[in-house]
Amino acid sequence: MILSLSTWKHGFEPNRVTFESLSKGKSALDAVEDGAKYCESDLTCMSVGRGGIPDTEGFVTLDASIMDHEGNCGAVAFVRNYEHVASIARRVMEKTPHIMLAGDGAELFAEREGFPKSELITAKAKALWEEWRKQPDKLHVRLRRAQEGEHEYVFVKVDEEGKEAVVDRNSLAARQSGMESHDTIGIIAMDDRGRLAGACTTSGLAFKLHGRVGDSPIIGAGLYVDGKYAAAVATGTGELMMRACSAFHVVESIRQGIEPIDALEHALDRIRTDRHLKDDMQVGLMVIRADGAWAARGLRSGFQYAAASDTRANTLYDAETAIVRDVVQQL
Ligand code: SD4
Repeated sequence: MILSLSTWKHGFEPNRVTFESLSKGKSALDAVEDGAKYCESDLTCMSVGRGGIPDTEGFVTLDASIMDHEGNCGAVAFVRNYEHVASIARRVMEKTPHIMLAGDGAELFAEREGFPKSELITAKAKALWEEWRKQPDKLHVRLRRAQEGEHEYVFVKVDEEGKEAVVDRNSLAARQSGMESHDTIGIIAMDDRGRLAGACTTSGLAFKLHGRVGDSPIIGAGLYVDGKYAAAVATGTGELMMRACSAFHVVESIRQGIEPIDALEHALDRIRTDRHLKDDMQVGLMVIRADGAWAARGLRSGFQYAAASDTRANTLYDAETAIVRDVVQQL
């Protein structure tokens, strides 16, 4: 059986690429890297790679991790000049005795390994940042996808509890905003030899503080693989998954015999008790168990993901619908 899952609507194409690689007999590790590379170069995906949304100071900074079925893992954080950070993470895993390189050190390593430099900021991302920076009280202003109208995004102001109100800006005030503004791509896969692997790649939260690193490059928070039991990946407000070690929690629950969907719920329950949890925060979790059973779950509605297997064409699912449980039961 071959199988791949990718986070979010924007994961549909990376999941197609990952699944195609699996279909050609590539290893799960190669396949998740291929999927990650695809979205790192996809300029329509504004939370990953080139085209990502900048931090408070106007810099796009990337985080990534990768892990295989034998527990080998690599990660990079705060990378400013290289696009294919999941591949650099893999190189850290394969060529160094370390797991994570950050900032200038990660870039020096990438340069020495022959990765090409890349200008990560695009005109579109820069324009959004310039608008954001004009907002009064901008540190409390976030970006949401617009559900209607000519603009792709709207700004929302967030109060103490995380309640959001659309910012009244250039006649955009009346527009609806979608809950979801995340696109971090987490991919987990199983290859034809039953090997599991995962990758996570992101530009992190839009307008994050300069220097902020999220869960995606943290092994155990954004990604965890134990080839004997399961592969899990997380997306959403990274601080929540970092405090709860969510990806590890999911795999550990599976190791203890808990069913995939319940393993995700246990990890989400843990997040529900986090005193820092606010209304505007989302978490999405996905898992593949070593026998090929899989599940995905969001803390709130709106978490979509793509799944493909040899019996199922690449399809976008809503993680909140009951179909997920049905799928697990059918396997
Ligand atoms: C982060 N978890 O840096 C990432 C953001 C994310 O979809 O998943 N966005 O916190």
